[in-house]
Amino acid sequence: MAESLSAMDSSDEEEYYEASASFPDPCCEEGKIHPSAPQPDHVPPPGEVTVLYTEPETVSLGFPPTKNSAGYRLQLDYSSETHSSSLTVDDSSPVKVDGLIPGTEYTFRITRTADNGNQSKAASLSVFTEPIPPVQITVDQVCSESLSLQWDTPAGEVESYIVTCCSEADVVQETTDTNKMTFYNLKPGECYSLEVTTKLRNGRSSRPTVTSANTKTHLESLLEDLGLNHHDEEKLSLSTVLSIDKNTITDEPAKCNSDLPWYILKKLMMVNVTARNVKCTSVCEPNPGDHLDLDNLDKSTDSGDTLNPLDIITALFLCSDGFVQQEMALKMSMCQFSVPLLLPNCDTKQCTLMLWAMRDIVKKYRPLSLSQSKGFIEQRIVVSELPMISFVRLGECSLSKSEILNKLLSNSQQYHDTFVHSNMEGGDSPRRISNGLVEMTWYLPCGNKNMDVFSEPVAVANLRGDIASFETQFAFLCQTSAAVFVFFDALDSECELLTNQNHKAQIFLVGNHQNKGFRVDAVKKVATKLGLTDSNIVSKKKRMNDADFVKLLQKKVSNAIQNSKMKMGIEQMSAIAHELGILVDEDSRECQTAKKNADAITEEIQDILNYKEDQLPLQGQIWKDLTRLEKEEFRLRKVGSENIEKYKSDLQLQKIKLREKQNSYDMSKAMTCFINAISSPEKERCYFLKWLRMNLDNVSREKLSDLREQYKEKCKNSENKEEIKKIDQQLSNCSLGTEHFFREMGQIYEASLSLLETHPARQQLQHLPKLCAQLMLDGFPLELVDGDASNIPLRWVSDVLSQLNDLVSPKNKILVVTVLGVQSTGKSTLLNTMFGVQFAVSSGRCTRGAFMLLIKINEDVRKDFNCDFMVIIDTEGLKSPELAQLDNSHEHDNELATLVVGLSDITIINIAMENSTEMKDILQIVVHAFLRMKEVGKKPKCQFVHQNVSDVSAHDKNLHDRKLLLQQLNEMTQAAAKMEKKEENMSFTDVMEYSPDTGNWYIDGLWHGKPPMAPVNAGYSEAVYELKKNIIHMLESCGSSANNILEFTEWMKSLWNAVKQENFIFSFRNSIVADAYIRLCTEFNKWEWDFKKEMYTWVTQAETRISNFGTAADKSKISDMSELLILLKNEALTELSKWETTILGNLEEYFKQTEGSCPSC
Ligand SMILES: Nc1nc2c(ncn2[C@@H]2O[C@H](COP(=O)(O)OP(=O)(O)O)[C@@H](O)[C@H]2O)c(=O)[nH]1
Ligand SMILES: [Mg+2]
Repeated sequence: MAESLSAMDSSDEEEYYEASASFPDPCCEEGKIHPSAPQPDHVPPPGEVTVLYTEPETVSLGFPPTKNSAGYRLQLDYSSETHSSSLTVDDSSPVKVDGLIPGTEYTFRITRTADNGNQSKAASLSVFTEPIPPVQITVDQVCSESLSLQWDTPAGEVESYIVTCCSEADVVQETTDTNKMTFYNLKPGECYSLEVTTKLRNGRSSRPTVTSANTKTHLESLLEDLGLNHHDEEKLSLSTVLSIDKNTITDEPAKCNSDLPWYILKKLMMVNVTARNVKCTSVCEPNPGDHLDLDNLDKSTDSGDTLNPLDIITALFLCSDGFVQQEMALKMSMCQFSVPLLLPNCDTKQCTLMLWAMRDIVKKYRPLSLSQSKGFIEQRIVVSELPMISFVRLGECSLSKSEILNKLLSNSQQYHDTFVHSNMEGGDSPRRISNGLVEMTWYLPCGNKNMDVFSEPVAVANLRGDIASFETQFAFLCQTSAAVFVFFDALDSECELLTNQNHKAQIFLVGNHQNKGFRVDAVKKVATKLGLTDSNIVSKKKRMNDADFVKLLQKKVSNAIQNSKMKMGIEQMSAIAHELGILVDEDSRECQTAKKNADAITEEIQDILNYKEDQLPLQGQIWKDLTRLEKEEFRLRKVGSENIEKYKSDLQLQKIKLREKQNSYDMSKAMTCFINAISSPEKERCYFLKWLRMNLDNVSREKLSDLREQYKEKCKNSENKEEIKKIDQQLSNCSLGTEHFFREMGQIYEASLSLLETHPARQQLQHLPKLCAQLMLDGFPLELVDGDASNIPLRWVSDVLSQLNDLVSPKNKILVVTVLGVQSTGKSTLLNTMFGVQFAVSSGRCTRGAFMLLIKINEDVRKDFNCDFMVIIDTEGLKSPELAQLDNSHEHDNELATLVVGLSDITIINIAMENSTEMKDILQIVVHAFLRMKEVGKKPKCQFVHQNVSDVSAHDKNLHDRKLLLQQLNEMTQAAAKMEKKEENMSFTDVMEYSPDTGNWYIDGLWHGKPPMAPVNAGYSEAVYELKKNIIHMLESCGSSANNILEFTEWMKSLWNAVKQENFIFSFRNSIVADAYIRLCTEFNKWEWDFKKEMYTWVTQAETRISNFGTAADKSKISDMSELLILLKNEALTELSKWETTILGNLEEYFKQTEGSCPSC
């Protein structure tokens, strides 16, 4: 009993005793013993027995004292209905009887016994032992408006339980004879105290057992339904969202509500425009075999359990960290979904301006003013100063604001659901947490008058819920917008909410005449108060359909934009948010410190080229020279007649000199800042890198996007070779991204290794590889091949990888997927869509080389894969053949391709449909290199991706093309095999694992319609998903051959050394060219031999003539030596030019012969 009551406080205890004292004690009546007259040998009876206290199992009885009790004993016989016992004790008070049954009536019969056996008269009384309260109450279900509890059945004869549930405001008491209870209609987010008392048949009650529980707030209960409750505290991170788990490639529909957020996230990360169309199957599927039930037609499929997609999206934003939020906003804007501008938290009643979340969105558009010049504007949307038009609702409104907005923003050909509205799946379910949400989207023109709804860019905001409940949000919109459109059914003429606002925005009143509540006079009154003119009142007339109404609204919006000077970027809105007490997501300390650090670096940048020379000197010419030396060390192309050993040691010496030169630089200010900043704690470091990346993009974007446009223009016509080359150089000069800083870090580290081990500079840099390995685990890419220098900083990369290995061991197995293809064919876009990663797409920068990135494989599927991480390698800057000719970048491209194909388990070969031949050249060299290099023992799997093919029958139609492709691949493999004196009948599939049937993927174009207003094509996303599933299945099947990170590193080293050794094949465009070159050489050698022979003969003859000069043998009539010399010279010239003609003739003849068979010559 003591235990079960331990939860009670002392005041309860007191109450209990008082309560029990107030019970009429049934023993009292019977307990009164009437003393009889004294007699000899008389044993006095026990007298007036009192019950001192009762407990569930104990009763304590008190006896009045007798004069000589020494010789007496007390005998107590007691019994209940089921149990009887007796006890003999010394005659002293009090007497404690233990071992009783709780909540039971006992009858006691007490006699006093003398030593001689004489007995007194008996006294008797009955006592109830205390009932036991339930030992423990469990609150087994907590909802926002109900609580369910359960308790155990205590011993004793329980008749019922009395259960109370009370909060500060009210008390509810219920009686039940079962041991569970649910209280309904409670308030969300309140603390309730819960008491259960056991009541016995005789009316006695136990003490209460008390506990307390909080009902869930609306937010808590929604998060619980979604299975996101623990992410309220510990926010979702990118590495969780992107890791590969059992849901990654299942096509199972969502079964319960807790599947939904993951379902949406998965689709959103793959930029699938159907991401918001979610419903669990269990809710919406009717039972099979249900008979026709006409009576219930209108009642069935109620949406009670279906969740509103807006709630799920709001919940996801509330449960995610800044990086996931940013990624979601980015992908949502690619799908042309609205994104949250003000995110409400219905628990705290606070809302947050989502500035950081939108920071990464970059939009490109062409306003009317630039449509002539074909110019465009490319800008980070949060800094673009645009007029904002807001749409809000006052009171009830029978018009579906969001649906009208969608129509307003769609062009006539293509309707798109920008905002979730009630006619969408789940859109009609009541919103539980997303009222108060302000969403935002942009209308951006493409510069075509006939297609554009608005010819200038506009931002559009939409407040969910009634402005009467969300005054802060409304005030914010009034101060930031150019115009606010207020939708209503009935307007209160006193409407203070509107008239009290201190607004900068024009107000438009939008009413629905078709609704009964619409009162013209009230609207007039409010309009007068607000000083509005007729043009600010929009009403949906009695016979107006949606299309006309939308036209009308469009006109009003157009006018509002034209008449207003009010333009504001989201960045500027943060000041107004602060004034109104709205939080701003960028205000966190980590984010601000990181921003300061990043700004400190980028503020210094004036001219990018100068900046790089100044602040990142180690990767400039020195690193390129080092690369040249390293390759020459292997290839020995320029050794000439020199002694090889000496030549090599000269090269070594030069290398040492260059490293010394690198070491002679002090660490630059920028690099010091950079290394300090990435040494900060995890969150801050991630913010820093993101800020830096965005700042650098901003710096180089202006220049680059212009240059890139010129480049594209010039490339259409390959006449402009010199210009293209120049632009290309400029592109490379102007590009500056975080990878340049990491590259510099690598060089600083590598250079320091040539110092003495004890050198302080070297020791200070020891930790850099570990830092970088940590970043890789956070999901940042590592630059494997520096495309500018065309080299791998081997020591740096392998030290980073070995640190990485230490960090993750023993979970260090990896499988590698690579993408290869000509530049700007959407490779990075493909990988980003497939894995949700963030490789730079070309609108940001222009880099070259290969980047590797880790994706975690979750515990739940690790066994299937036998692998812990997936490594993705993105290659950049492979040129198309015509362009590669210009600067001889074949060599670089071929090396890069050979390396990455060699490294990968699966290679995705990306082919843009327009120019499908370009990749073949590179592939041929890869195959050739594979044949040449003994080191290449493994057979990479190979998948071809054909982009921009949307025909359903593509796979069948292209059967012919696929056959042709394979045939060509085989031909060039044979050519290569012949040159390498390998077996005759080699085919492509002997080198790479490829099946023409399953190894080809046709993917639709990326955009559905005309950018900038085009969403991502659902077909693109789905096709990429199919490819992803296939790739993951393939990886599963090669899991057993997964390497660990160390093996990968070793393999990379030896592969790269082999590539460096290879001095012949990489300089050719493809194998057929190489083959032709060799054949030509053979012919040419013959001609050269004839020529040499003939000239030799002539020289011998000439020598004879010279030595015979002036002798009898001299048959010539020449007497002057100088005359002879002139003669011989002339003869030699004639001879040479005769041979020149002959050989040129031969060459021409040769090419005429072979033209048909070798077009590339
Ligand atoms: N129209 C169209 N544009 C695409 C497609 N795929 C990618 N892009 C765009 O092409 C540009 C280059 O893409 P990116 O992925 O950087 O190409 P990469 O150089 O091969 O990595 C980006 O601006 C993409 O948005 C596509 O299928 N159709
Ligand atoms: Mg790319």
